Amino acid sequence: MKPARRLVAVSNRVGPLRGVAAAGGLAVGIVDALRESGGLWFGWSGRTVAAGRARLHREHADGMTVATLDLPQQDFERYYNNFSNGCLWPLLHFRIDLTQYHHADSDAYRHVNRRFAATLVRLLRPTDLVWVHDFHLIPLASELRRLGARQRIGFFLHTPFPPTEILSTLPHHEPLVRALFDYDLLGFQTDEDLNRFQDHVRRAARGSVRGATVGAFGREVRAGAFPIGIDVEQVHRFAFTRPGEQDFARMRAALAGRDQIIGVDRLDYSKGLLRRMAAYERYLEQHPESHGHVIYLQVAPVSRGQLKSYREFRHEVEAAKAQINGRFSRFDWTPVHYLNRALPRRTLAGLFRASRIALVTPVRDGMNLVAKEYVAAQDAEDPGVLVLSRFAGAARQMTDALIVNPFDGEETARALHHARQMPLAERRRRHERLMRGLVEYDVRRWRNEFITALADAPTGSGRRR
Ligand code: GDG
Repeated sequence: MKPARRLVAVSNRVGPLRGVAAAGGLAVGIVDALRESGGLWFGWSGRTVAAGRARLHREHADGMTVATLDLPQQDFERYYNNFSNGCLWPLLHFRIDLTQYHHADSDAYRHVNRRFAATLVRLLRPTDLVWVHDFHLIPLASELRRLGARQRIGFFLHTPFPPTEILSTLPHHEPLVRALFDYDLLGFQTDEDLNRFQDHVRRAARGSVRGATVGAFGREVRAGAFPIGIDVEQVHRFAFTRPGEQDFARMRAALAGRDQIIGVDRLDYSKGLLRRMAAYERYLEQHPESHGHVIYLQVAPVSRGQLKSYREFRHEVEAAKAQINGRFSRFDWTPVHYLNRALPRRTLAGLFRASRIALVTPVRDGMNLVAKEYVAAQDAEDPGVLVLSRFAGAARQMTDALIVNPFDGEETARALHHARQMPLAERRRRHERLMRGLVEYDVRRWRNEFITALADAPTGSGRRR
């Protein structure tokens, strides 16, 4: 039986409808809910076209609909590359040294949100629940409201929410914050992000916080922490069935008894790869007995390669890797293996299973799903150890990992040593507790709690204090 209310998910990237398991992330999280409610998924088509040639594409499968819009090339560049990824992303990750602000980009961001809203509003039904995802689409609710939409609209921020001192460096940040008050529900990854949002509202917007209700600009919105989870059973199954299991076996055979440390991250400066490499180098310096017995495999698919900051970062990572390998390699041992491309999810699960340690040390991360996937892919009888940055949202929940400060290379190097020495009984104990947390707060719970809170939020646009 379908629930009465249709779910409409909106995100910059959409799909794929088929092969969701291969896509992971958001897709795994929301596709079930879309299917169950005969839902609609709306976003960018992935195509850029000449001005005036943008089209709406619609596809139906499994009882759900996907509707996507093309974007003119120049709009896309300014909205996506420049403003979303070149300005908002570094700001949200506390990297104001990297933010690039240009008025024309900020205008294009607003303009693209307006275009999305103008198309989406025609597809909406009065009782729909609309769930907007991430920082690309902050003004979407305002634009929908302007066009008369009165549906309940929720927003989930996948990234951290920065401190007010950082947020206020963004020129014209106030309209962006004000736009959040056109939603009915705001979801953050952790209580820390929620607190920073509330703090900003109190201090910069002279607003008020009463329990889950935040008021400012003459409006009120519900706000809460909804930590995103994973499909634990799926990741575990991927690691223990073909073809993931075959990749596990191949990896094990290639390791020939060596301990593997694994890192899997989009090639993004927020993920802490440079400091991670430096910590590994320090570990090798301090532990000559480990030479020949440990390998660090870093999977780092290229991300946002159109941006200079990302290209430069890539070169720095590659130089760091080359330096460690140049310094420590032996003719029969290379200490760092670096894969600069994406691997299938099933292969990743197999590699997680084959790795004795996962090094997940972002300098700032909304949640970090890799930390969760690594734990889910382990063999409970002989589990590996997670070394996790305290600056990943995941650290709020995964307190049985070895929690490190990624800015302290010595501490991270010590954690690597600790992880390699950890007795089986302790590994099992930690793993069991971590798994319990993953199962309790899995992706279904995340989604259901958000959708329920949205359905229960005080209704509609134009709420006045
Ligand atoms: C944002 C927030 C938040 C990675 N390499 C490959 C691959 N992946 C998959 C991982 C994981 C996903 O991509 C990455 O998720 P993360 O959470 O680690 O990081 P972001 O991409 O930055 O995600 C983050 C997340 O949104 C969800 O809210 O946790 O904080 O920044 O699932 O496994 N997947 C495949 N091949 C790869 O090589 N197939």
